[in-house]
Amino acid sequence: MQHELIRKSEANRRAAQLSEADRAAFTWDAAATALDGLSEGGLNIAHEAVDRHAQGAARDRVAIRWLGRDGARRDLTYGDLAQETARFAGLLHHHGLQPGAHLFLLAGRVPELYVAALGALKAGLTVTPLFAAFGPEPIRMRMEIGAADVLVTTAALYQRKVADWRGELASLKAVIVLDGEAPDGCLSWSEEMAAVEPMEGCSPSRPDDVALIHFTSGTTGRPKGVLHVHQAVLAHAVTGRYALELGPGIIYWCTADPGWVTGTSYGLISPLVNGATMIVDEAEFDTGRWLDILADESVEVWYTAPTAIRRLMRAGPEAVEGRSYPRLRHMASVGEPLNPEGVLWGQKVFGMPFHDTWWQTETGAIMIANTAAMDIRPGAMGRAMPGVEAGVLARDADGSLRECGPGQTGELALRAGWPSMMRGYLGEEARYRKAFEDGWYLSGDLVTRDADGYFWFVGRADDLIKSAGHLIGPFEVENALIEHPAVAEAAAIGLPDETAGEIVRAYVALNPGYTPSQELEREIRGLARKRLGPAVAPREIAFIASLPKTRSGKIMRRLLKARELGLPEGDTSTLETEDTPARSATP
Ligand code: 6R9
Repeated sequence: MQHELIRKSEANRRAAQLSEADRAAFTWDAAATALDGLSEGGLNIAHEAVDRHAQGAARDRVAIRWLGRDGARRDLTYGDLAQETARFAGLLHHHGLQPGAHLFLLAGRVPELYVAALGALKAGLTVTPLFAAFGPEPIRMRMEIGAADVLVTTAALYQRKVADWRGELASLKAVIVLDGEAPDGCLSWSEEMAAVEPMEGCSPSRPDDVALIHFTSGTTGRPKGVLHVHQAVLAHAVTGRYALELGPGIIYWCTADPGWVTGTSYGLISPLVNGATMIVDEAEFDTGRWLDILADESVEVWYTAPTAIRRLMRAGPEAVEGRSYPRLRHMASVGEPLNPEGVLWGQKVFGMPFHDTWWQTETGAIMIANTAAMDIRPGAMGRAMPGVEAGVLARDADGSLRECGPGQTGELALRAGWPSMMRGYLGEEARYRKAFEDGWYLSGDLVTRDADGYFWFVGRADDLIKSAGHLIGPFEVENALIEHPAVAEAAAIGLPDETAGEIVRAYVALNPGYTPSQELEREIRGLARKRLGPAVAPREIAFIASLPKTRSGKIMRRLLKARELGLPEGDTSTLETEDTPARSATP
């Protein structure tokens, strides 16, 4: 259903960073002049994000305003960040970690996490942030695939999630713990930082050198390590300015954790490159706390996710309306479909709509957005950003791709070549090549485009699950479940949920000798939680006699989902047997 257009005023349009004229004139080459660059054609994200500002008038501007969980506060200026990151870069080199080595981060949102990420980029290492909420299994799998050389974490996370298997990861040369006493075989952040010689300048990285490796889930197989290069900083700079209205000194809050690509591209790099002051909140979502931050910290630009917006909506208008947000002037959302109700709710209680944006780990930066000057069609993801060519593709009977007309559903594709485009899946050349066809990157999302170029999300073309913004690969969940001795096989799907968008539900078929019971269900769920962490583990587990499979043995997750939701089952011609009712036999 179409909701009424939200029209922007002339004043809104004039104040916006991106006008229709700028959009028409945009080229990446011209935009690149906004970057500083290193001598002899080098480019380093840390230089653009930190040192460049620290060497100029912004030296004393607050770069990171950190809010501790328990009320502590800490400001780091651009000058402070330049010094601290130089120390950490020096520390890495001192321990023999050379440009190209792989650094992993596993910590909550503490200032040191941000210093470590930028310091590692400065030293020329690649950075991979992980979620601190991950269980040991996803951490280990990612550090193995990524051949981690060094891990930065906390003493508690190390003991709970890494210590047991550390000895089996041959690539791992050093573990640096941020707090407390360093456990055996680990280095202490504070001791090392105090002792070390800061590094001068930045590692002379080339634009095409890998800077970030972000893991994302695939439908089948292991998680994919998505490679991004220093050149991506150009897209971070441009999209931060044009889609998020960032600029020097703007007080900006991105609520995402750096363990998710949003928390790195827009919770670290983009705001700093644009010279903004970014709020970092250590705590998790809490209605009152979040509204207090928006009001008391004078947030001007806010980038958040639909799950959080829906939670705030549930708290009722009084919660929001009891405070004032005089500085707030742009709100944006990413990660899952933003319901029209959410957009309109923003308009009602904050006096401005949420601006939906679309992108992926693979795209590295915002590709489609409702920018500040645009009229908003609630429910639409917006239009392609300048410099981005987006298409809607479908396959003809002969298998070739063609572009769909307005209103037709097809796969969202992007013309290859934008600066933050992924440059590989780590160690998986064939999988990477499969993501491209005819010069397009194929996103795996189904969309329509209307006659005015607004894109509308339809669904995923694959079985990936998006729960509270996290992309979850069913395969990874299933692997953890079958480790339980009672489980013969398992399938995981996403079911609609009012708040989280989707929740993970799993089906398990039991080995002979086991019978379904509530107790067994709890036990299997507990194991999954322990191995995967609460963000990834299934919320519900149902017992099933056997799983529907194709003749080639692939689990038909889509069929399970259709049966669960009472939807048409679609093409079941490749189904192995028909006698596998997917009733949710929850005991
Ligand atoms: C940044 C990020 C990517 C997938 C993407 C799509 C979903 C993201 C969305 C959206 C509807 C939006 N997604 N933004 N769906 N509307 N505005 O989320 O990266 O974790 O790799 O997920 O998220 O399905 O393909 P990532």
